[in-house]
Amino acid sequence: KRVAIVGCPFSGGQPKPGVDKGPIHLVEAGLPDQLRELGWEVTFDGHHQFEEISTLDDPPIGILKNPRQVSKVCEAVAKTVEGHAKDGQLPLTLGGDHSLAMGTISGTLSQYPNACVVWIDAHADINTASTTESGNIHGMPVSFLLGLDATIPEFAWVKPKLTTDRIVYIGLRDVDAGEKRILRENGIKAFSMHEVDKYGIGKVVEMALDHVNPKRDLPIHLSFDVDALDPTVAPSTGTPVRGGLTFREGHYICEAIYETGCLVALDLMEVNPSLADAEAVKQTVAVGCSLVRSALGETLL
Ligand code: DIR
Ligand code: MN
Ligand code: MN
Ligand code: MN
Repeated sequence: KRVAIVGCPFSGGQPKPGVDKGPIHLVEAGLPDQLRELGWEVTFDGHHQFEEISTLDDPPIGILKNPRQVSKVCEAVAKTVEGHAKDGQLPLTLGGDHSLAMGTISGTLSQYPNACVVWIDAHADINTASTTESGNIHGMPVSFLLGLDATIPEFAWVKPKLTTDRIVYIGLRDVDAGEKRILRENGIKAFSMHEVDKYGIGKVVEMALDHVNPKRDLPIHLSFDVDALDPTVAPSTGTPVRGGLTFREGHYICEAIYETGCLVALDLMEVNPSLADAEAVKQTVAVGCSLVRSALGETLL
């Protein structure tokens, strides 16, 4: 039972400064000790330093912003995650913006080629270079992982190792028109907040796992964007969308995935401590820590 914390202070996948401070706040709030408390052997080698990369000359490609930076950072993160996974550690990546998942999931799939991805988010993050309206790469990592748009040489290292039947979404409520088309045309399973309301979170998680991991025998990579939670629960994040998961729904997802015994990697992304007052920041960081604890075995009883 060993976890390796990969701190990724990176914000280049979106325009708002501060999300790079997310991992520092989560660690300072005591997350490593909280996980030790749960019986994990925790390694944390300090936050990644991406300085050489952040000084890169990096003009937009089409409308994609900071493409070389994002690519290089994610490539480094992929190697780190893969290394920890090969060591038998469970990589816990703290973001940073969600473009980082291009790296974390690539790393997971190098070690566990049959892994499935459970993506918890208000957004689908599946825009391609041709559909993105913002040019923010944190809205695109899934399309790179699936190889939907393998036309940008700067991202050639991202091998399309994920297949459309090995990813499932929960929590969606702000999906661009082009993304809806991609989800539909590729038959990608997604449980929006509508399904959470209709069936309840217990049934939704069961259906999500039945789709992506029917025998509960495949490794699971859980990528949790904190903006999946309702803004009243997690206010300090860059693109809050009302009508999100409650505190308990978010934690239930994490608990249920832990209970499968299949979790091999975990991301907690998009905590931005610069975007709210001190009390709201404290609340968001605390929720981030407790989601991670739930995914790593904390129980209510
Ligand atoms: C939007 C917002 N779909 C975009 N995406 C966000 O920029 O592509 N992802 N906020 O987290
Ligand atoms: Mn390390
Ligand atoms: Mn996201
Ligand atoms: Mn999001």
